[in-house]
Amino acid sequence: MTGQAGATVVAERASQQERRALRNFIGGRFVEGGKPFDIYDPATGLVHATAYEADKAIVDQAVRAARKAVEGEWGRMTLARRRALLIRVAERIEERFDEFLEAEIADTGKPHELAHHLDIPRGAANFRVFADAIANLSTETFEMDTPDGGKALNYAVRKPLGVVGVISPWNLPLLLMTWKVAPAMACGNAVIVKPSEETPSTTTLLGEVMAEVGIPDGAFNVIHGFGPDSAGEFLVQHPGVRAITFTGETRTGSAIMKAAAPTVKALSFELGGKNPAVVFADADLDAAIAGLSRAAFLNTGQVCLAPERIYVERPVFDRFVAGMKGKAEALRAGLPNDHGTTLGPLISDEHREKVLGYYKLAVDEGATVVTGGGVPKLDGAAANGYFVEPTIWTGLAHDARVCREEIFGPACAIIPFDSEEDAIRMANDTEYGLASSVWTTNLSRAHRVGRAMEVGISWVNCWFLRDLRTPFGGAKMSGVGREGGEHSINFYSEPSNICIKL
Ligand code: NAD
Ligand code: 6OD
Repeated sequence: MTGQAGATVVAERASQQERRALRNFIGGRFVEGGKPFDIYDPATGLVHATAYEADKAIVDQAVRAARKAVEGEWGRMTLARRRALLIRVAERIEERFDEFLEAEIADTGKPHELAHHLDIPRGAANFRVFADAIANLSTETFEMDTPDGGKALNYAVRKPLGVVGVISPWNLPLLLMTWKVAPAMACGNAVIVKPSEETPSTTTLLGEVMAEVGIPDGAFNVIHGFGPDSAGEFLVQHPGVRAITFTGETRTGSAIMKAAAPTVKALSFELGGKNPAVVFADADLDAAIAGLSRAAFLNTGQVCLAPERIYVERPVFDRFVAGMKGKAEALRAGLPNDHGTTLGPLISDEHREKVLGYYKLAVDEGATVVTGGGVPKLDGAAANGYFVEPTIWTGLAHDARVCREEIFGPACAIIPFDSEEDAIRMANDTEYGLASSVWTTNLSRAHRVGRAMEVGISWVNCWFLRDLRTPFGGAKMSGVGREGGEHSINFYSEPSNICIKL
């Protein structure tokens, strides 16, 4: 098992020339086959790897391998052993930290500092958190009276669902993929991951890690490819897959829901957002500017939780806008490993076109461009990267298209308000409901407005502060279900009630 896969890994690495070859990982080993496609480094626009698109037969091979794992060694494993293996996965990610870092940076172009402090550590932390979560949950027990005057004991046991499909996006590739893989595996499921076609490297590397630490063959599989009429859709349609856990665009979630209906799969969706932030005049303004400039521009705005609409109470509006402008203009676009780079590229040329389309639309809709609005001029290798300027608008109507549609870039509209009621009304006037961030020093208002936000996660005086045991997900069109701590365990397992007549 482990030794054989290890040998395959070595052979795979030895055959690498300049481009990394990202094979499908099935049944504990990298397999041949699939149509090659290019993986680009967004910071330079150069191809850095080749992945192999899984066709229907390869997806079916993965499902069969996963099923075998559930019915075999992985399914029979004690909880203690399973937990120990997941902790070993976390340790091995940490031991191979620099390789994960390099792979994540190559796929995304994000600044070294960001991947070093956020993406890779969270990839490891997810395994530790869910190894703990699974150990600390009880199940329910009821003793009942029976019609004949006796007793019966009911108790629930938690069972894995079987084969779980994980479909992940490109913005925080390792973080978001392991956020789902770790609890699914902690519950004893076998997983098949379809990473984003833009960012398959760290998921592939995780296949190596799984084999190295001795995760049984087939418990973790990776298939590469695209969505429609490709690996993603084939996975969703496969009758052998019991659940799909998905992070990505709302529109994609809707397509997956439809494709999953004939085989009645369990679904967990973390989808798009158009997140509001609300800054009251009583807020610590420096903290709000520091917090919300980070929130709007981190990962070049490619964070589902990023505030793209910021409502600011009129008396502090001008000071807030000036502060945000200063922060945006202090960001330095550049290559991930260049000293001083604080702003990476967007993920692709196509995504850049979409974001620049919104930059133009904002002007057409009457925006005042406070800063940005274009493409930065960069020299050397970064000249062909997919960079855009961090951008701030004022003067937009709250119902302008740029204030309603998710941009997923480093851009925000700042809009004044005059009363708490107005701020709440505008913040909630959206079809999305992922996250919000409220800034105030008034304790009652913090509770009142925090609660009034129609979102899955409502931050007060902070943003993206995460306790991984808490429920995470979106209201309205931002998601279906909640993950995190026992919420994840509840999704990735199903209770089975045993009733014993005493
Ligand atoms: P996307 O929906 O385009 O793609 C996500 C994944 O779905 C990819 O792996 C893709 O190949 C796959 N896919 C696409 N069409 C499919 C289909 N028909 N069947 C099966 N699989 C399919 O999203 P993206 O562009 O990769 O990511 C950005 C989006 O993700 C944004 O909308 C962002 O808000 C959202 N997001 C949400 C969260 C959250 O926690 N709510 C987190 C991160 C990103
Ligand atoms: O922190 C997490 O667990 C999480 N799911 C973050 C989502 C970020 C969206 O881009």
